[in-house]
Amino acid sequence: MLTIAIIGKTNVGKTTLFNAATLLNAEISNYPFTTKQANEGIAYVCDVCVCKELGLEDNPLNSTCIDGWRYAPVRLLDVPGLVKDAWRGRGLGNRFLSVIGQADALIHVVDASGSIDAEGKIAKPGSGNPVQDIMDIEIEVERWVAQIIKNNRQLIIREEASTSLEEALTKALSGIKAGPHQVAQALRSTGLDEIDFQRWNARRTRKFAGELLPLIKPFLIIANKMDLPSAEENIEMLTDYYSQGLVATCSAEAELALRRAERSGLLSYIPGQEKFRIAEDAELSLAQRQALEYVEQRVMKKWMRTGIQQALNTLIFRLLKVNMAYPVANEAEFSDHHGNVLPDVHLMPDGSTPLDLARDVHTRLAENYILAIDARTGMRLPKDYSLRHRDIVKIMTQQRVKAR
Ligand SMILES: Nc1nc2c(ncn2[C@@H]2O[C@H](COP(=O)(O)OP(=O)(O)O)[C@@H](O)[C@H]2O)c(=O)[nH]1
Ligand SMILES: [Mg+2]
Repeated sequence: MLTIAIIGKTNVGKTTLFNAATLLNAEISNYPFTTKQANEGIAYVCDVCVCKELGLEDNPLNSTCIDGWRYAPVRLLDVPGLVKDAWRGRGLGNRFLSVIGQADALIHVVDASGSIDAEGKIAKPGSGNPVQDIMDIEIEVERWVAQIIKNNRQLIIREEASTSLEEALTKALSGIKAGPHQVAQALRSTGLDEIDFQRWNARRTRKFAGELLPLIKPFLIIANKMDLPSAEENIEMLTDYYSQGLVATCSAEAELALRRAERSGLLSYIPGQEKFRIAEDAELSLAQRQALEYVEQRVMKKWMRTGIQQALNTLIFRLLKVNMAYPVANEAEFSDHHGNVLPDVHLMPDGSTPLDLARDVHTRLAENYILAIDARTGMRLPKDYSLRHRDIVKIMTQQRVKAR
């Protein structure tokens, strides 16, 4: 399953966002370091389901379909404690940083309202500097990557002698999901492919880490707390500084309030949508009524939506360029062997083939793979076919290996 890690300074709203997206009850509070362990949960990314276009009633199993939108699961990690000098191990820094190693992509949450100081303590709204906050965290993560290279120096030198620098570095960095293409690209763009690893100093190592990081951990910045008035100016500054496509505006607290109220039956709300409707028989307390009024005025009216679902979708579909693929066992019925229509959706990285999809479904399906068929047209798909978004694929196997 794709893994997204939520990073950022203390008190920016990481845990609130994590709770909203997963609806788990991790501890939320104002104290720095309240979260001692990385929380793990399941969140969802969504896009229009193929059931609509096919005019079918589906029976999702590994995902859900709400109003014709398919929600596919991703693993979400809440990474606390990224304080200054975390890379040196300060405040359990290394343990938290190592969690990032597992991630396929990062959500970098920043307090857009400027309500925290440089150390992540709650401060007067507008007094903080969100652009600097982002850079501070980026530096920590970059230094941590550089440190891994430094710690593996002897190994890299040995490997380089018998293979190549690219292979040696890829091996040393495989634990943080660096692939040979990304290592090669970072070597080229820094010009370090021309320089013997023995001659890499601290500056060169950091330069390489800085180039490699966005390649192995694509990220989206979440400008959080946009419900606070002081966020507006800062959001402009953030989008000026980083490209527009990299900054998503959000209110994690508003999303959490809506999802909780929805769960207790007080209102109807589908994550990502622009409205919520209070249930007719809902008995709201004054505080609840005020909270919902605040969400309506400060978030929905102003920004259209809370932004959390869009941010997850943007990260997965636009930045990671992941495609949704629907494996089926019966291509005529678009179903599995039990008659479940469009049971599963798989999130496949850009460039994945039908064989990759088979592997993602089950190793046995990949081992017995013969060919794949486009269920919409009945045509055979070439072996090196790159899966496209919303493909429906039947995988033919040697024996009758069940797709599900
Ligand atoms: N106004 C506002 N406050 C928020 C929002 N998200 C989180 N907070 C508050 O910010 C504080 C820190 O949140 P928390 O999720 O614990 O931050 P973390 O340290 O990054 O995990 C808490 O008081 C939250 O209620 C938001 O969207 N708007
Ligand atoms: Mg937290």
